[in-house]
Amino acid sequence: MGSVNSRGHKAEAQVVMIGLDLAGKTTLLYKLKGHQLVETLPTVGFNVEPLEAPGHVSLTLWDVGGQSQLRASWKDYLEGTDVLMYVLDSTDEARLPEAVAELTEALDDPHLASVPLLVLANKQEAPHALPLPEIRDRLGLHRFQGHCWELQGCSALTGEGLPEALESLRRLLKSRNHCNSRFIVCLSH
Ligand SMILES: Nc1nc2c(ncn2[C@@H]2O[C@H](COP(=O)(O)OP(=O)(O)OP(=O)(O)O)[C@@H](O)[C@H]2O)c(=O)[nH]1
Ligand SMILES: [Mg+2]
Repeated sequence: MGSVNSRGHKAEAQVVMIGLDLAGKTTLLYKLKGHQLVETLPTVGFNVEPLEAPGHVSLTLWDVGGQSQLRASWKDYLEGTDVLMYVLDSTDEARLPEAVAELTEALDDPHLASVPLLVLANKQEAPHALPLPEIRDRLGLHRFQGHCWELQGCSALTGEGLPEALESLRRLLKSRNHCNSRFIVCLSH
């Protein structure tokens, strides 16, 4: 932190956002930046933006494309990661097992050893979104031992849960050496 890393960026913290295609990562990135909602195209490669989190934490947020043929490249973004943000589509029950498998594989990367994890269950405003307790159980987050983690519900469409997500990021960055994992339901559903 605080030094120029292999990607040539100077920032207080590097946050890498991955997840299956259509999870809503790019929509989240631009909503967090306060941009007007724009229609997104599938990301080929990555987007990157500086971001201020509460407590004067300067972040560099990387949004990496999640289509299946691009997932092998996720590992190229992981070196120097301070927090991994994993985005789930709460409405995509059919692909939840695939999302869990991809997350499990990503966490095996040595660059992510003991890196904190923020799981964002996106699209929670949708009427058929899976509730957070069910997502928690199906993720089996207890399996991700060795990582501080938090699970937050949010909607990149409405912005609900995003201030809490930034607060989670701040907390995870702060508590890297004294893990205090938690499950947070931030939307009544
Ligand atoms: N209902 C709902 N739709 C959302 C939300 N966030 C994103 N979407 C929609 O989901 C679709 C995919 O969003 P993207 O942000 O492009 O998804 P992505 O994760 O960046 O996808 P890749 O770039 O292919 O990895 C778009 O149609 C978005 O409008 C949300 O919170 N709620
Ligand atoms: Mg995208």
